[in-house]
Amino acid sequence: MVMLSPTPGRNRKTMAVGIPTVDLSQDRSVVIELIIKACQEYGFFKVTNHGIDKEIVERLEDEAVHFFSKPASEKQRAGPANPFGYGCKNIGRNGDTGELEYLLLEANRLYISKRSETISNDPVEFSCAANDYVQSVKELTCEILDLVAEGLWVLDKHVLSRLIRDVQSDSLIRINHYPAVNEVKGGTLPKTIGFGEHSDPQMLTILRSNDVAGLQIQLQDGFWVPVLTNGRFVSVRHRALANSHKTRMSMMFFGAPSLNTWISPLPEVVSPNNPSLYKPFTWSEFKKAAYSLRLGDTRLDLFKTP
Ligand code: GA4
Repeated sequence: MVMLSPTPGRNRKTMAVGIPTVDLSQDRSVVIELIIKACQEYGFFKVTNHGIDKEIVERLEDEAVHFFSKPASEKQRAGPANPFGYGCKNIGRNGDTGELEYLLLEANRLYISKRSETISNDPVEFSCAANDYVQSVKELTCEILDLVAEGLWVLDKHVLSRLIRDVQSDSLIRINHYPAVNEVKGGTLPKTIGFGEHSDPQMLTILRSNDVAGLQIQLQDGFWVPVLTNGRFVSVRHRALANSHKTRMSMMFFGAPSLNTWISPLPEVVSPNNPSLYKPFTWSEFKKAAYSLRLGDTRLDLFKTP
């Protein structure tokens, strides 16, 4: 998971210090080293100097603020989020809930344009904002995956990014809106869970938040692109709290391959001494397994070699 640094001028702290930060404007070899270390140790890092246009981010954020401020009956026109659209409190298909509402969309130009008609009174405006955002975070995703491939000494430097650029890529975009939960002065209310603990099943997540605290990550757990890297990278377990006095909003791009893509370790990360830990499977099989389980469940065990 990669977190975009806040736009300049909006520099409040959103997380505890000490999380790995990668300045993408540094020397390429330094950037690669930092990314590989962060993927192995945390499965999470923050990027600065990522080059994503502040206006592109703000346009989609403004559209989302406008959408979430509508009356429930209007928002429900875009729902339920099964599989895509507007969702409120219900997460996934197996009874998970959270204190949030959200939009879950396919990150594909045509789907976004069609879906926009139920989301906005000005669908062209919404779909332009969403498509521009998707295009720029997708570019960043591909740039990071190329750096990852290079850091893993993979011969085909675009082997990972090609999966995201594929027109059939199953990438998603999600905008979460956590309304403020007013804390009682001097009271010690239990923390309200906005989105429960889980790890994302996709290859890479790019997250951008509106600078309101809430995201928490768990250290040293899970796997990230686990099969492709044969367990070398970790997928961070994370959750979001909704206990601040402010409304939190986050926008995620989940980079995924096409449904029929076969997933197995990159040849460069296996050897006779380090054999494949997982049976090959398709993204569709893995996604199906993830979606049939609860939010916090782990799913990779299902694909371990005997
Ligand atoms: C986590 C990452 C993405 O938000 C998501 C989520 C999906 C959903 O909200 O429907 C899942 C969750 C996510 C993982 C396990 C399953 C599926 C909810 C859930 C209980 C859209 C995704 O692809 O997987």
